[in-house]
Amino acid sequence: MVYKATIMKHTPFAEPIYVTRPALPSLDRFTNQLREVWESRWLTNSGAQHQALEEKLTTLLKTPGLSLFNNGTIALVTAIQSLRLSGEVITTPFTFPATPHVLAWNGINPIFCDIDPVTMNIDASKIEEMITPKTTGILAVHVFGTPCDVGQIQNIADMYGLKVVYDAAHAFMVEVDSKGIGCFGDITMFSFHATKLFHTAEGGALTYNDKNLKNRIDLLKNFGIKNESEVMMPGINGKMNEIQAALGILMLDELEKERSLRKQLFKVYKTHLDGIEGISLLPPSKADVDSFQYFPIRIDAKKFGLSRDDVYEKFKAFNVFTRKYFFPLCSQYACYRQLASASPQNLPNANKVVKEVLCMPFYGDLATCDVEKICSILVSMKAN
Ligand code: T4K
Repeated sequence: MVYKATIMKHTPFAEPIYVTRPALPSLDRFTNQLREVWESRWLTNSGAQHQALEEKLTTLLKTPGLSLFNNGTIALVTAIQSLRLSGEVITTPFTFPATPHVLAWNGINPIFCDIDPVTMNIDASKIEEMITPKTTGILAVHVFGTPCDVGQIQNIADMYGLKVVYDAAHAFMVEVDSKGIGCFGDITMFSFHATKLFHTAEGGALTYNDKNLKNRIDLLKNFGIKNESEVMMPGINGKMNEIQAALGILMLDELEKERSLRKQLFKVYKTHLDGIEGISLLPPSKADVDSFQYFPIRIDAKKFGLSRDDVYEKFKAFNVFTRKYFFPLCSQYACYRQLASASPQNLPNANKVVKEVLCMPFYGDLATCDVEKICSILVSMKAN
Protein backbone atom coordinates (compact mmCIF):
# COMPACT_ATOMS: atom_id res chain seq x y z
CA MET A 1 0.00 0.00 0.00
CA VAL A 2 2.79 2.34 0.91
CA TYR A 3 4.35 1.70 -2.49
CA LYS A 4 1.03 2.23 -4.26
CA ALA A 5 0.97 5.70 -2.80
CA THR A 6 4.50 6.23 -4.10
CA ILE A 7 3.67 5.40 -7.71
CA MET A 8 0.54 7.55 -7.60
CA LYS A 9 2.57 10.60 -6.71
CA HIS A 10 4.57 10.48 -9.95
CA THR A 11 3.13 12.55 -12.73
CA PRO A 12 4.32 12.10 -16.30
CA PHE A 13 7.13 14.40 -17.46
CA ALA A 14 5.74 17.42 -19.30
CA GLU A 15 8.13 16.84 -22.22
CA PRO A 16 9.23 13.46 -23.56
CA ILE A 17 12.43 12.13 -22.04
CA TYR A 18 14.43 10.21 -24.63
CA VAL A 19 17.28 7.77 -24.25
CA THR A 20 19.62 10.48 -25.44
CA ARG A 21 19.73 14.01 -26.86
CA PRO A 22 22.62 15.55 -28.72
CA ALA A 23 24.71 18.24 -27.06
CA LEU A 24 25.15 21.22 -29.39
CA PRO A 25 27.32 24.32 -29.59
CA SER A 26 25.48 27.66 -29.54
CA LEU A 27 23.93 28.57 -32.88
CA ASP A 28 26.04 31.75 -32.90
CA ARG A 29 29.25 29.77 -32.67
CA PHE A 30 28.10 27.40 -35.39
CA THR A 31 27.13 30.30 -37.64
CA ASN A 32 30.57 31.82 -37.17
CA GLN A 33 32.26 28.54 -38.00
CA LEU A 34 30.07 28.16 -41.07
CA ARG A 35 31.11 31.62 -42.23
CA GLU A 36 34.59 30.19 -42.84
CA VAL A 37 33.07 27.41 -44.95
CA TRP A 38 30.91 29.86 -46.91
CA GLU A 39 33.82 32.19 -47.55
CA SER A 40 36.03 29.37 -48.73
CA ARG A 41 33.31 27.95 -50.98
CA TRP A 42 34.84 24.57 -50.25
CA LEU A 43 32.07 22.24 -49.11
CA THR A 44 33.54 18.74 -49.19
CA ASN A 45 36.41 16.58 -50.52
CA SER A 46 38.91 17.03 -47.71
CA GLY A 47 38.65 20.77 -47.09
CA ALA A 48 40.14 22.87 -44.31
CA GLN A 49 37.53 21.92 -41.67
CA HIS A 50 37.95 18.24 -42.47
CA GLN A 51 41.71 18.46 -42.15
CA ALA A 52 41.56 20.41 -38.90
CA LEU A 53 39.11 17.94 -37.33
CA GLU A 54 41.16 14.96 -38.49
CA GLU A 55 44.27 16.38 -36.80
CA LYS A 56 42.45 17.22 -33.57
CA LEU A 57 40.85 13.77 -33.32
CA THR A 58 44.13 11.99 -34.08
CA THR A 59 45.60 13.67 -30.99
CA LEU A 60 42.52 13.27 -28.79
CA LEU A 61 42.06 9.58 -29.57
CA LYS A 62 45.82 8.94 -29.18
CA THR A 63 46.07 7.04 -32.44
CA PRO A 64 48.80 7.02 -35.10
CA GLY A 65 46.33 7.15 -38.01
CA LEU A 66 42.77 8.42 -38.48
CA SER A 67 40.43 8.93 -41.43
CA LEU A 68 37.12 10.75 -41.19
CA PHE A 69 33.93 9.38 -42.78
CA ASN A 70 30.39 10.52 -43.52
CA ASN A 71 29.01 7.92 -41.08
CA GLY A 72 30.18 5.00 -38.98
CA THR A 73 28.59 2.32 -41.14
CA ILE A 74 30.34 3.37 -44.36
CA ALA A 75 33.55 3.64 -42.31
CA LEU A 76 33.12 0.03 -41.19
CA VAL A 77 32.29 -1.17 -44.74
CA THR A 78 35.50 0.50 -45.85
CA ALA A 79 37.54 -0.99 -42.99
CA ILE A 80 36.50 -4.50 -44.07
CA GLN A 81 37.33 -3.67 -47.72
CA SER A 82 40.68 -2.16 -46.89
CA LEU A 83 41.80 -5.33 -45.07
CA ARG A 84 40.52 -7.48 -47.96
CA LEU A 85 38.50 -9.70 -45.63
CA SER A 86 36.43 -12.45 -47.25
CA GLY A 87 34.70 -15.77 -46.48
CA GLU A 88 33.68 -15.70 -42.83
CA VAL A 89 34.21 -13.14 -40.07
CA ILE A 90 33.41 -13.90 -36.44
CA THR A 91 31.27 -11.29 -34.74
CA THR A 92 28.77 -10.68 -31.95
CA PRO A 93 24.98 -10.94 -32.25
CA PHE A 94 24.45 -8.34 -29.50
CA THR A 95 24.98 -5.13 -31.45
CA PHE A 96 23.37 -2.58 -33.75
CA PRO A 97 22.38 -3.96 -37.21
CA ALA A 98 25.27 -2.09 -38.86
CA THR A 99 27.86 -4.50 -37.44
CA PRO A 100 26.85 -7.72 -39.27
CA HIS A 101 25.44 -5.76 -42.23
CA VAL A 102 28.88 -4.38 -43.16
CA LEU A 103 30.06 -7.96 -43.50
CA ALA A 104 27.09 -8.90 -45.70
CA TRP A 105 27.71 -5.79 -47.86
CA ASN A 106 31.24 -7.11 -48.39
CA GLY A 107 29.94 -10.56 -49.42
CA ILE A 108 31.12 -12.07 -46.11
CA ASN A 109 29.14 -14.47 -43.91
CA PRO A 110 28.85 -13.20 -40.35
CA ILE A 111 29.57 -16.00 -37.87
CA PHE A 112 27.91 -15.27 -34.55
CA CYS A 113 29.86 -16.05 -31.41
CA ASP A 114 28.22 -15.94 -27.96
CA ILE A 115 28.83 -13.05 -25.60
CA ASP A 116 30.26 -12.79 -22.12
CA PRO A 117 27.32 -12.75 -19.67
CA VAL A 118 28.81 -9.86 -17.68
CA THR A 119 30.48 -7.48 -20.15
CA MET A 120 27.99 -8.38 -22.93
CA ASN A 121 30.93 -8.24 -25.40
CA ILE A 122 31.98 -11.14 -27.62
CA ASP A 123 33.25 -13.97 -25.39
CA ALA A 124 36.90 -14.24 -26.42
CA SER A 125 37.13 -17.74 -24.94
CA LYS A 126 34.54 -18.96 -27.47
CA ILE A 127 36.05 -17.41 -30.61
CA GLU A 128 38.50 -20.21 -31.33
CA GLU A 129 35.80 -22.87 -31.69
CA MET A 130 34.07 -20.73 -34.36
CA ILE A 131 37.16 -20.56 -36.61
CA THR A 132 37.02 -22.52 -39.90
CA PRO A 133 39.33 -22.55 -42.94
CA LYS A 134 37.15 -19.73 -44.36
CA THR A 135 37.65 -17.37 -41.40
CA THR A 136 39.60 -14.21 -42.23
CA GLY A 137 38.84 -11.92 -39.34
CA ILE A 138 37.13 -10.98 -36.09
CA LEU A 139 34.75 -8.02 -35.87
CA ALA A 140 34.22 -7.25 -32.18
CA VAL A 141 32.17 -4.47 -30.59
CA HIS A 142 33.01 -2.56 -27.40
CA VAL A 143 29.33 -2.66 -26.39
CA PHE A 144 28.13 0.31 -24.32
CA GLY A 145 31.78 1.44 -24.16
CA THR A 146 33.05 -1.58 -22.22
CA PRO A 147 36.35 -2.64 -23.79
CA CYS A 148 36.52 -6.15 -25.25
CA ASP A 149 39.19 -8.54 -24.03
CA VAL A 150 41.61 -7.00 -26.52
CA GLY A 151 44.61 -9.04 -25.31
CA GLN A 152 43.00 -12.42 -25.77
CA ILE A 153 41.39 -11.46 -29.07
CA GLN A 154 44.78 -10.39 -30.44
CA ASN A 155 46.39 -13.64 -29.24
CA ILE A 156 43.80 -15.69 -31.12
CA ALA A 157 44.14 -13.51 -34.22
CA ASP A 158 47.92 -13.88 -34.18
CA MET A 159 47.69 -17.62 -33.71
CA TYR A 160 45.36 -18.08 -36.72
CA GLY A 161 46.56 -15.22 -38.92
CA LEU A 162 43.27 -13.29 -38.65
CA LYS A 163 42.63 -9.55 -38.88
CA VAL A 164 40.84 -7.76 -36.05
CA VAL A 165 38.39 -4.92 -36.57
CA TYR A 166 36.76 -3.18 -33.61
CA ASP A 167 33.43 -1.41 -33.71
CA ALA A 168 33.94 1.32 -31.13
CA ALA A 169 30.72 3.20 -31.98
CA HIS A 170 30.06 3.51 -28.21
CA ALA A 171 33.62 3.91 -27.00
CA PHE A 172 34.72 7.43 -27.89
CA MET A 173 37.70 8.43 -25.69
CA VAL A 174 37.84 5.08 -23.87
CA GLU A 175 41.37 4.18 -22.84
CA VAL A 176 42.83 0.86 -21.72
CA ASP A 177 46.30 0.74 -20.14
CA SER A 178 46.68 4.43 -21.06
CA LYS A 179 46.20 3.58 -24.75
CA GLY A 180 43.37 4.96 -26.87
CA ILE A 181 40.82 2.22 -27.58
CA GLY A 182 41.40 2.88 -31.30
CA CYS A 183 44.96 1.52 -31.02
CA PHE A 184 43.89 -2.12 -30.66
CA GLY A 185 43.42 -4.56 -33.51
CA ASP A 186 44.04 -3.60 -37.15
CA ILE A 187 41.31 -0.98 -37.52
CA THR A 188 38.76 0.60 -35.17
CA MET A 189 35.57 2.39 -36.17
CA PHE A 190 34.03 5.30 -34.25
CA SER A 191 30.54 6.63 -34.93
CA PHE A 192 29.84 10.36 -34.72
CA HIS A 193 26.07 10.02 -35.13
CA ALA A 194 23.86 12.62 -33.41
CA THR A 195 23.14 10.14 -30.60
CA LYS A 196 26.82 9.85 -29.68
CA LEU A 197 28.80 11.61 -26.96
CA PHE A 198 30.86 13.33 -29.65
CA HIS A 199 29.01 13.87 -32.91
CA THR A 200 29.01 15.58 -36.28
CA ALA A 201 25.24 14.99 -36.82
CA GLU A 202 26.22 12.02 -39.00
CA GLY A 203 29.83 10.96 -39.19
CA GLY A 204 32.49 8.51 -38.20
CA ALA A 205 36.16 7.66 -38.34
CA LEU A 206 38.56 4.77 -38.72
CA THR A 207 41.72 4.62 -36.63
CA TYR A 208 44.70 2.33 -37.20
CA ASN A 209 48.27 1.81 -36.05
CA ASP A 210 49.66 1.05 -39.49
CA LYS A 211 49.99 4.46 -41.11
CA ASN A 212 50.35 2.76 -44.51
CA LEU A 213 46.65 1.94 -44.29
CA LYS A 214 45.78 5.64 -44.58
CA ASN A 215 46.52 5.81 -48.26
CA ARG A 216 44.31 2.80 -49.07
CA ILE A 217 41.49 3.87 -46.76
CA ASP A 218 41.47 7.43 -48.07
CA LEU A 219 41.42 6.16 -51.66
CA LEU A 220 38.57 3.77 -50.86
CA LYS A 221 36.45 6.51 -49.30
CA ASN A 222 36.88 8.72 -52.40
CA PHE A 223 35.81 6.31 -55.19
CA GLY A 224 39.37 4.99 -55.45
CA ILE A 225 40.40 8.22 -57.19
CA LYS A 226 44.15 8.86 -57.04
CA ASN A 227 44.22 11.81 -59.43
CA GLU A 228 42.36 13.13 -62.45
CA SER A 229 43.52 10.30 -64.65
CA GLU A 230 43.84 7.34 -62.28
CA VAL A 231 41.23 5.34 -60.37
CA MET A 232 42.95 2.67 -58.33
CA MET A 233 40.09 0.51 -56.99
CA PRO A 234 36.31 0.30 -56.70
CA GLY A 235 35.89 2.82 -53.92
CA ILE A 236 32.82 4.37 -52.38
CA ASN A 237 31.75 7.87 -51.34
CA GLY A 238 32.58 7.91 -47.63
CA LYS A 239 33.70 11.53 -47.31
CA MET A 240 32.77 13.73 -44.40
CA ASN A 241 31.68 17.14 -45.66
CA GLU A 242 32.81 20.55 -44.39
CA ILE A 243 29.58 21.30 -42.53
CA GLN A 244 29.81 18.06 -40.57
CA ALA A 245 33.48 18.74 -39.83
CA ALA A 246 32.76 22.35 -38.77
CA LEU A 247 30.19 21.04 -36.27
CA GLY A 248 32.69 18.46 -35.05
CA ILE A 249 35.34 21.10 -34.38
CA LEU A 250 32.89 23.01 -32.16
CA MET A 251 31.65 19.84 -30.49
CA LEU A 252 35.18 19.15 -29.28
CA ASP A 253 34.82 22.28 -27.10
CA GLU A 254 31.58 20.89 -25.63
CA LEU A 255 33.03 17.48 -24.89
CA GLU A 256 34.43 17.91 -21.40
CA LYS A 257 31.31 19.69 -20.17
CA GLU A 258 29.07 16.96 -21.59
CA ARG A 259 31.23 14.21 -20.14
CA SER A 260 31.29 15.74 -16.67
CA LEU A 261 27.50 16.26 -16.69
CA ARG A 262 27.05 12.62 -17.67
CA LYS A 263 29.53 11.54 -15.00
CA GLN A 264 27.35 13.29 -12.42
CA LEU A 265 24.19 11.62 -13.72
CA PHE A 266 25.98 8.29 -13.72
CA LYS A 267 26.54 8.75 -9.96
CA VAL A 268 22.90 9.69 -9.40
CA TYR A 269 21.69 6.55 -11.18
CA LYS A 270 24.19 4.44 -9.27
CA THR A 271 23.18 5.88 -5.91
CA HIS A 272 19.49 5.22 -6.53
CA LEU A 273 19.61 1.88 -8.36
CA ASP A 274 22.56 0.02 -6.88
CA GLY A 275 21.29 -2.70 -4.58
CA ILE A 276 17.67 -2.72 -5.85
CA GLU A 277 16.74 -6.39 -6.07
CA GLY A 278 16.33 -7.48 -9.68
CA ILE A 279 18.22 -4.51 -11.14
CA SER A 280 21.88 -4.78 -12.02
CA LEU A 281 24.24 -2.16 -13.37
CA LEU A 282 27.25 -2.63 -15.62
CA PRO A 283 30.20 -3.59 -13.40
CA PRO A 284 33.27 -1.31 -13.58
CA SER A 285 35.27 -2.15 -16.70
CA LYS A 286 39.03 -2.37 -17.27
CA ALA A 287 38.99 1.04 -18.96
CA ASP A 288 41.09 3.85 -17.41
CA VAL A 289 38.81 6.34 -19.15
CA ASP A 290 35.09 5.70 -19.68
CA SER A 291 32.92 6.90 -22.56
CA PHE A 292 29.73 7.73 -20.61
CA GLN A 293 27.83 6.92 -23.79
CA TYR A 294 24.95 4.84 -22.41
CA PHE A 295 23.50 3.90 -19.05
CA PRO A 296 22.26 0.31 -19.47
CA ILE A 297 20.59 -1.59 -16.66
CA ARG A 298 19.62 -5.25 -16.55
CA ILE A 299 16.29 -6.41 -15.21
CA ASP A 300 15.88 -9.88 -13.78
CA ALA A 301 12.14 -10.42 -14.28
CA LYS A 302 11.82 -12.98 -11.49
CA LYS A 303 13.60 -10.93 -8.86
CA PHE A 304 12.22 -7.56 -9.93
CA GLY A 305 8.67 -8.80 -10.41
CA LEU A 306 8.34 -7.21 -13.84
CA SER A 307 10.06 -8.04 -17.12
CA ARG A 308 12.28 -5.61 -18.99
CA ASP A 309 9.51 -5.30 -21.62
CA ASP A 310 6.94 -4.43 -18.93
CA VAL A 311 9.24 -1.76 -17.50
CA TYR A 312 9.86 -0.33 -20.98
CA GLU A 313 6.09 -0.09 -21.60
CA LYS A 314 5.27 1.33 -18.19
CA PHE A 315 7.86 4.09 -18.55
CA LYS A 316 6.05 5.32 -21.66
CA ALA A 317 3.07 6.30 -19.50
CA PHE A 318 5.42 8.72 -17.71
CA ASN A 319 6.64 10.14 -21.04
CA VAL A 320 9.98 8.33 -20.62
CA PHE A 321 11.30 6.55 -23.72
CA THR A 322 13.96 4.07 -22.70
CA ARG A 323 15.46 1.79 -25.37
CA LYS A 324 15.85 -1.99 -25.60
CA TYR A 325 19.29 -1.88 -27.21
CA PHE A 326 20.08 -4.36 -28.85
CA PHE A 327 16.79 -6.19 -29.24
CA PRO A 328 16.29 -8.28 -31.30
CA LEU A 329 19.66 -9.98 -31.57
CA CYS A 330 21.20 -9.67 -35.03
CA SER A 331 21.12 -13.48 -35.17
CA GLN A 332 17.30 -13.26 -35.01
CA TYR A 333 16.96 -11.06 -38.13
CA ALA A 334 15.32 -12.79 -41.11
CA CYS A 335 18.50 -12.23 -43.16
CA TYR A 336 20.76 -14.08 -40.69
CA ARG A 337 18.62 -16.51 -38.70
CA GLN A 338 19.23 -19.38 -41.15
CA LEU A 339 22.98 -19.32 -40.41
CA ALA A 340 24.13 -22.27 -38.29
CA SER A 341 25.88 -19.91 -35.85
CA ALA A 342 22.63 -17.99 -35.33
CA SER A 343 20.92 -20.86 -33.52
CA PRO A 344 19.92 -20.02 -29.95
CA GLN A 345 21.81 -23.12 -28.73
CA ASN A 346 25.02 -21.46 -29.94
CA LEU A 347 24.17 -18.16 -28.26
CA PRO A 348 22.71 -18.87 -24.79
CA ASN A 349 24.16 -15.79 -23.08
CA ALA A 350 23.16 -13.42 -25.88
CA ASN A 351 19.61 -14.83 -25.86
CA LYS A 352 19.35 -14.21 -22.12
CA VAL A 353 20.97 -10.75 -22.05
CA VAL A 354 18.82 -9.43 -24.92
CA LYS A 355 15.69 -9.90 -22.76
CA GLU A 356 17.17 -8.02 -19.80
CA VAL A 357 18.91 -4.86 -20.99
CA LEU A 358 17.25 -1.46 -20.91
CA CYS A 359 19.10 1.75 -21.75
CA MET A 360 18.03 4.57 -19.49
CA PRO A 361 17.86 8.26 -20.48
CA PHE A 362 21.41 9.57 -20.27
CA TYR A 363 22.58 12.94 -21.60
CA GLY A 364 23.99 16.14 -20.18
CA ASP A 365 20.80 18.20 -20.48
CA LEU A 366 18.93 15.90 -18.09
CA ALA A 367 18.55 17.46 -14.65
CA THR A 368 19.62 15.55 -11.56
CA CYS A 369 16.04 15.74 -10.28
CA ASP A 370 14.81 14.17 -13.55
CA VAL A 371 17.10 11.20 -13.07
CA GLU A 372 16.01 10.93 -9.43
CA LYS A 373 12.40 10.88 -10.58
CA ILE A 374 13.12 8.27 -13.26
CA CYS A 375 14.80 6.07 -10.63
CA SER A 376 11.92 6.58 -8.24
CA ILE A 377 9.37 5.61 -10.92
CA LEU A 378 11.38 2.47 -11.65
CA VAL A 379 11.67 1.50 -8.00
CA SER A 380 7.97 2.09 -7.45
CA MET A 381 7.13 -0.20 -10.39
CA LYS A 382 8.79 -3.04 -8.53
CA ALA A 383 6.48 -2.83 -5.58
CA ASN A 384 3.29 -2.52 -7.56
N1 T4K B 1 27.90 -0.03 -34.61
C1 T4K B 1 27.24 0.15 -33.46
C2 T4K B 1 27.55 -0.73 -32.30
C3 T4K B 1 26.29 1.18 -33.33
O1 T4K B 1 25.63 1.35 -32.18
C4 T4K B 1 26.05 2.01 -34.44
C5 T4K B 1 25.08 3.07 -34.37
C6 T4K B 1 26.78 1.77 -35.62
C7 T4K B 1 27.69 0.73 -35.67
C8 T4K B 1 26.57 2.60 -36.86
O2 T4K B 1 27.07 3.91 -36.76
P1 T4K B 1 26.42 5.09 -37.68
O3 T4K B 1 26.44 4.64 -39.09
O4 T4K B 1 25.02 5.37 -37.16
O5 T4K B 1 27.37 6.26 -37.46
C9 T4K B 1 20.68 5.20 -33.02
C10 T4K B 1 21.68 5.78 -33.97
O6 T4K B 1 21.07 6.17 -35.18
C11 T4K B 1 22.83 4.86 -34.27
O7 T4K B 1 23.87 5.67 -34.77
C12 T4K B 1 23.33 4.15 -33.04
N2 T4K B 1 24.35 3.18 -33.34
C13 T4K B 1 22.19 3.48 -32.33
C14 T4K B 1 22.62 2.77 -31.08
O8 T4K B 1 21.24 4.48 -31.96
P2 T4K B 1 18.19 4.48 -33.31
O9 T4K B 1 17.48 3.74 -34.37
O10 T4K B 1 18.03 4.10 -31.91
O11 T4K B 1 17.98 6.07 -33.48
P3 T4K B 1 16.74 6.97 -33.09
O12 T4K B 1 16.47 7.87 -34.23
O13 T4K B 1 15.63 6.15 -32.58
O14 T4K B 1 17.33 7.87 -31.92
C15 T4K B 1 17.39 7.47 -30.55
C16 T4K B 1 16.94 8.64 -29.70
O15 T4K B 1 17.86 9.71 -29.80
C17 T4K B 1 15.61 9.23 -30.09
O16 T4K B 1 14.59 8.59 -29.38
C18 T4K B 1 15.71 10.69 -29.71
C19 T4K B 1 17.19 10.98 -29.76
N3 T4K B 1 17.60 11.76 -30.93
C20 T4K B 1 17.90 11.13 -32.11
C21 T4K B 1 18.32 11.87 -33.19
C22 T4K B 1 18.66 11.19 -34.50
C23 T4K B 1 17.67 13.13 -30.82
O17 T4K B 1 17.38 13.68 -29.75
N4 T4K B 1 18.12 13.87 -31.88
C24 T4K B 1 18.45 13.30 -33.06
O18 T4K B 1 18.88 13.99 -34.00
O19 T4K B 1 19.75 4.40 -33.69
